[in-house]
Amino acid sequence: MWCNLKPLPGANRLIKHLKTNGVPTALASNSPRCNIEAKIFFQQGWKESFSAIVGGDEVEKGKPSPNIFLEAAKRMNCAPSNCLVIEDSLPGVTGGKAAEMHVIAVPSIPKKTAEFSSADEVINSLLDVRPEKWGLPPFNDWIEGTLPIEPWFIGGPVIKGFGRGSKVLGIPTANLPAENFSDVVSEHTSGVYFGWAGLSTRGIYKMVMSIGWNPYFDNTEKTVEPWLLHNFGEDFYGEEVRLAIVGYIRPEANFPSLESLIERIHEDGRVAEKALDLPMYAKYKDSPYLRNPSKHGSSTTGGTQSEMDSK
Ligand code: ADP
Ligand code: RBF
Ligand code: MG
Repeated sequence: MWCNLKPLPGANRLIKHLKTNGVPTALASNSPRCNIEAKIFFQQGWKESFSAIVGGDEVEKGKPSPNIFLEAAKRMNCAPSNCLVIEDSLPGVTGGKAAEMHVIAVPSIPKKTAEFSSADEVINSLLDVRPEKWGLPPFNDWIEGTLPIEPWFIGGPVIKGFGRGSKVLGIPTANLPAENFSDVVSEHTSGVYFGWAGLSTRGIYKMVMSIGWNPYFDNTEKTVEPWLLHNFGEDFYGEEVRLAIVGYIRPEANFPSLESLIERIHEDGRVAEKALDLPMYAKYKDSPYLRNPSKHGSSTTGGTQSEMDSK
């Protein structure tokens, strides 16, 4: 099974970035050393990227005790106060702080961020790590406020949402049935993304979208909501919409007022509108997936770039 595990979004990018910039990196996990080794064996380039690997069986007490982090620092020849821990679990955050290190929490269970308040920063995804905040070299892969991602493709009939988009925000969003492709959606973190939208009977449009729980409204269900950057002047509920999601803009956020949320979404729209003209994003406008409605019904299960993007 371990050979089928997919790295979290942003994991490969972060590991590569630290290695390229000569930042020593350790892997410290409560799992036995041999299990760690077996798991990372299948991830290309990971083993060589860590200067140290510490398993739970190599220290007296595992997390939440600080031992495992102190041992990792020792093996890296690094003072604990110079170490930055990136953790997805509460015992890990506790252990990192007990080791007097800086700690970023990336909770693996969304919406549980409040429990992680002892961390120095809580982020939603590894895509949101800002190394420069911690005195590390910044990522240089952001382009005009956007981060290119491995594109993914989802589609389905436009469904009714909360009726809020147009009425409350003046920003209509063509909600998609997230349960039809929950596996593809849960593989990606919530956030604001952009790309191209194909409407079977109308054409292909630029779009910017939110995926998640809309913190301002604190929804209990994850929604998938593209805002097509085009004035249609009418609804198209029930029509099939197909998306090529090609880049990331930011995590979903809460806002002090409705006006500031609206202003930010418009800014997202401007960023997407401009970025989609860059050849690296523009080329996906021609993805066959956007143009070929399924012959087997109105909903699709999404797919990978290699499946969907070959002409
Ligand atoms: P709901 O909560 O039902 O999604 P919205 O106000 O968000 O209500 O959206 C209403 C509908 O507006 C969408 O489902 C779609 O049919 C239509 N619509 C019109 N113009 C657009 C656009 N530019 N982008 C997305 N949807 C649009
Ligand atoms: N809702 C939030 O609560 N926080 C956000 O950061 C946020 N960003 C959005 C970005 C875009 C591009 C779009 C189209 C919507 C965003 N929304 C956000 C979602 C908005 O709350 C939702 O579309 C409406 O509630 C209508 O369902
Ligand atoms: Mg909507």
